[in-house]
Amino acid sequence: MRIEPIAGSFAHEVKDLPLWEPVDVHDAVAVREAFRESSVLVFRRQSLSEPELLDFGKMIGEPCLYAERTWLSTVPEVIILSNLRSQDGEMLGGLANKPLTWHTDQSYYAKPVTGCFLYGVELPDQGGRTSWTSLYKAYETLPPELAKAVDGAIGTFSFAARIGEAIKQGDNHDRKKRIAETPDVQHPLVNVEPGTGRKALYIDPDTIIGIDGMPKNESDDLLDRLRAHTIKPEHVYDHEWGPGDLVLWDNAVVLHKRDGFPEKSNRLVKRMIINLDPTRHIIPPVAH
Ligand SMILES: O=C(O)CCC(=O)C(=O)O
Repeated sequence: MRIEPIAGSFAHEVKDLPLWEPVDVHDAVAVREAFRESSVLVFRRQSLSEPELLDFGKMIGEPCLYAERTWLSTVPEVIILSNLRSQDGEMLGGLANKPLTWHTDQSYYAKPVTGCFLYGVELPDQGGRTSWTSLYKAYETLPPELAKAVDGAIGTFSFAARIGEAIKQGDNHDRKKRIAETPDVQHPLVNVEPGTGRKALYIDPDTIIGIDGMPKNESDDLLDRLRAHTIKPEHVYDHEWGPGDLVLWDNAVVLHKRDGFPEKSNRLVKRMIINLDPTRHIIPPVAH
């Protein structure tokens, strides 16, 4: 097995590790360590059943159930994102073919599940690319005035705001019901990795609705500047999918987005969320 940087990006690729075979204990340790350091790991050309995806999830942390209980696969921890339909015309899985703007998953929860992977099964010829940007790099390269503004700052993260955006983009499902069950939550805008002391920015552009003690026009302006800085091309890894690609990422320290794709093209990816070891990864804390 080799773990190599992907040219021009912060992400790394794990090569020569067939995940359909039992993974040697030393390789598993090396993968977990590379994941902590890199935040995004790519495993290309895998051929994995859903139980094998679950085994991979268990190697990384503790696989969890997803809130969208209608997007299920045959293994409860594995969900499907696709624009395919059953013979009865029912959507198979979620998110269809629409573009998804820069976001991080579950920032609107008090205790986000931060590990996540996507596994590509069927991919369109055009579009459907997924991109990640590093919140470590973003923090480490902040201009001094932005670094001063975010250190000690507390953001309000709102599921209602996020879902409002999703509903505008045409995804209604039964998500409106969850708004009432998910109150706004406050997290620091800078988090510290427990093992190394490395700091990462924590923003989620369509989910943060304000910063403690700051008038709305000032916090909107600061959040716009932080977003623009974070998504600069030099911080971004763009993944062009091939069948069998598995991409693992840590939602506490990266944002991601997806390009849309033609409705008539098929795209099916499988997804899992994973609780990560809180002694080795940032779990965004509640501020109050
Ligand atoms: O389908 C993709 O490539 C990305 C999906 C996504 O953004 C998500 O699951 O949060």
